[in-house]
Amino acid sequence: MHTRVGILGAGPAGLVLSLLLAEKGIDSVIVETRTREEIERTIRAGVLEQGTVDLLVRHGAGDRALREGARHDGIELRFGGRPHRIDFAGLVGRSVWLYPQHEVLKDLVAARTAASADIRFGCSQVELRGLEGDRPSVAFTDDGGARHELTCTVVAGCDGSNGISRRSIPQGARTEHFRAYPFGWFGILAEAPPSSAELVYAHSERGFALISTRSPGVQRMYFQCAPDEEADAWSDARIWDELQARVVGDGFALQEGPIFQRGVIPMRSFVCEPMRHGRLFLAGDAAHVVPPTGAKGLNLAVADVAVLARALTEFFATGSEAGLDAYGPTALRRVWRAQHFSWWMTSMLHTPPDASPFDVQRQLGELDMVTGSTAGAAYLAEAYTGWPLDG
Ligand code: RFL
Ligand code: PHB
Repeated sequence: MHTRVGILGAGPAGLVLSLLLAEKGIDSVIVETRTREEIERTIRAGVLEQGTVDLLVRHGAGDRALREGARHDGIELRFGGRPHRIDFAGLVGRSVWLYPQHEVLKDLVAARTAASADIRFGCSQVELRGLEGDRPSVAFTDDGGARHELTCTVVAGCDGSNGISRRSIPQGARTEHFRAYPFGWFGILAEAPPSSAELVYAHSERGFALISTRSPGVQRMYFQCAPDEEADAWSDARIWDELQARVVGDGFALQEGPIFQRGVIPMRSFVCEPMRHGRLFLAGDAAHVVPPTGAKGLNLAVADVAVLARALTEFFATGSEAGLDAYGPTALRRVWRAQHFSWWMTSMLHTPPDASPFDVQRQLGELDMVTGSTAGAAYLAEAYTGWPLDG
């Protein structure tokens, strides 16, 4: 088997890359360890930047996001028991879309399957070989147990934070920047009507809470917890009490309902540099992870592959590696901006276990500055809705 671009991972990065390449007539094969059903069921991101939605629409995979997703023109920052709106549309003329990641993946898999794309779900024992030569390959066992070797011109490592691509780069050839936060997010899905028209990011004495949504009948909420919190040790009543206590004030209260999904998510910041090793190119969570407070992870994965697809198009058309050489540095500029934004939102809104009264008052001063100044609010609005896509 041979293909020009061997792609590891059918997440947002891998699927969007194969979509963009196909439009330029560049063939690819996606090798994925999970089944299609697992991918389409996993609950993750909710917020798409305007640029991500525009890209999906332009390439024929965004119609349902436009139809069934919800445009949000702002968010609420809640602190001191009061709401403060950040008006994205008024400040920067842009918006975000609430449309769940697994729905994006359903649309992408449907679009790629309709175009007869070669996606191998349910593979195991995936190995990368010959990355430093001009004929790298992906060895894998397919879902029927047969072993294959796929030779490629280049390999795109889109296999997420726990994949094998990054680890296939010799340790001496990569630098990893890592920060773990001393808290996690307790996430729930509940059958309930929405409590707010826009997302609520709440700072409180008990810690952070985020009120998000999935549909008119299903709500997504998170609250800061210990990194090793046992999600199953909490009764529904205790979860609701904790969430209510973190948003209380001004008469605001959450609409409660049965909780049907729960889990604890770690919070970390991570960047691997460089994003290229020989003929291997890392994209998305394989190269970088952000804490979810800035809603940037999926959007960064899409931004990476927009740059990579353009570089690969140039490479296959002209043989020039200039675009491929520039891929990592170009992508990393946006990655570090997003790292800063995600870290900043996290540190402004969460209460670390050792926070002193000074730390809490400083956060409130910062929140007052962001919501009370047009320049402060515009910075948040610009970063949250996303910088223009390169590529
Ligand atoms: P993914 O989605 O992890 O996909 C990687 C795929 O690779 C497969 N794989 C392998 N395939 C082949 N060989 C191997 N050896 C393999 N090992 C793994 C995996 O099965 C998987 O299918 O990475 P990708 O494509 O880079 O996409 C990244 C995003 O998924 C991630 O950044 C976001 O989910 C982050 N995120 C958010 N991002 C946003 O932009 N907006 C949000 O609102 C947002 N909210 C969130 C989030 C992530 C969260 N969690 C659970 C971490 C909220 C949460 C709670
Ligand atoms: C979500 O709806 O899952 C969500 C929204 C905003 C975030 C993170 C996650 O910052």
